[in-house]
Amino acid sequence: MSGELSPIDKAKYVAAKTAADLVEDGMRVGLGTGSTAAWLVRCLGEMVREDGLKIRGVPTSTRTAELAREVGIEVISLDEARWLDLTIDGADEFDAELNLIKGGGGALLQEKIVATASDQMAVIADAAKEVSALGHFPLPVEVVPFGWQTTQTLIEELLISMDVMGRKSSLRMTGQRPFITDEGNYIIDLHLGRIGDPRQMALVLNQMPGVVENGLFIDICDKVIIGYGDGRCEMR
Ligand code: ABF
Repeated sequence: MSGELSPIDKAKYVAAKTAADLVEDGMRVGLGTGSTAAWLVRCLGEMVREDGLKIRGVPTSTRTAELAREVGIEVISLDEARWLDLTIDGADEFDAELNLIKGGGGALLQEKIVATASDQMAVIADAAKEVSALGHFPLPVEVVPFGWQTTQTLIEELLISMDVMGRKSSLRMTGQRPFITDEGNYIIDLHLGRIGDPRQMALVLNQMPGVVENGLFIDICDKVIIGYGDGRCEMR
């Protein structure tokens, strides 16, 4: 399946392949979103088709649901599964404490709900996602469309009192229109540079009316599987 891949795709593939080996018969598995998670879904599909692996997958986005069905994985909703054995997902950044920024792909809300409803959450990532401090990648905040500009202003005011380097924010767009999440919301990306206290930032953002969820995953991830361009893989 890996064929002739570029180093970055090879890194994502080896991380995904290694994570797929954590999946056992009968498991209810949370299926992440993004290009690394797509490799995982393809690997699991191959195991279902060729090795008879029996799993039920709960996708974290419509994109992942389509791919999972396409490759032969039985797809169920989180309400059907109620609880999951394992979720495997990508990330935009991870730090030494395995805290994450997620949501670059716009699926942070379902991703956080699914990851939180899992016994174990494993992140699969290429080595470039590792950072000493979270925040270089813009932090996605999902907000309801109603009054989003007021919410954005309030978030920017809040940032003044927080330990961050940058304070700019931008509404995520698709062409000329706001990007719409699977839950019908908008995303405001916060350009923070460095987040001094990710735990506090996550709590404070979620207290603001209009904010549905933020892309900081604190104490949710149990292990990170890091892939390298030369085909090596490391688990933390
Ligand atoms: C999802 O996909 C997101 O939470 C994260 O934003 C993104 C990572 O994408 P990729 O694997 O394509 O880098 O996991």
